[in-house]
Amino acid sequence: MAVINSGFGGRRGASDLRLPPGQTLVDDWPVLTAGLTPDVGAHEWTLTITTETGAEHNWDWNALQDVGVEDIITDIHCVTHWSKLDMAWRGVPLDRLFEDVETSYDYVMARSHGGYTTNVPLEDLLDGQAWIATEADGEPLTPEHGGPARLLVPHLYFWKSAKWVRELRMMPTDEPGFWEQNGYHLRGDPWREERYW
Ligand SMILES: Nc1nc2c(c(=O)[nH]1)N[C@H]1C(S)=C(S)[C@@H](COP(=O)(O)O)O[C@H]1N2
Ligand SMILES: [Mo]
Repeated sequence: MAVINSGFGGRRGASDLRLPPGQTLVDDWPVLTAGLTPDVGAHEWTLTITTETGAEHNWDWNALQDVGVEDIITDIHCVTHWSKLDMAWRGVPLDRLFEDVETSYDYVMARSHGGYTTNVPLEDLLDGQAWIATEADGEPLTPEHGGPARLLVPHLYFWKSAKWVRELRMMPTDEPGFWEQNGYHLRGDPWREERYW
């Protein structure tokens, strides 16, 4: 995203313009996990997209790589007020994974190893907005950051980016996932400060 700052006088720098309201920059990368870090090896990891007919679309690790990875430079924003700019990620765009998926449902429940869930509208996962990420900062994702693979939906608060993701299940209506049941916003747009509901 290009940011043009030359017309501004005051104290806001270019990076401030990329910070959603109420956010603070960090240089490190905090780990935020509700519960234990599951031990999931790449050789045993699979992703399943499940639709209303019960049809399952499955990828194991090698099949995921064959779909084709891309490099992504993006900012991430955690609801606990930290943001990190220009992170380098590598992952497979969800557009590719949904290519052969036939569904009339508009919502997705992301389900992870360890039991974490989070709900996302399907339209927030398509059009180049979301990936199954396998690398960050040039390294394979570490277990604490969701390795071997996590959802990456950087335009929403980072709780939507489910670590150790294993299933994307289509839903007819928007149902709350783990944090959403505990008061977090159903959608979570950081630019609208959709933190809680
Ligand atoms: N499976 C799972 N995914 C998760 C979480 C979690 O507890 N379990 N925490 C979420 C929250 S609240 C945030 S801010 C980010 C943190 O990711 P990080 O630990 O890589 O910074 O992961 C999200 N995805
Ligand atoms: Mo978070």
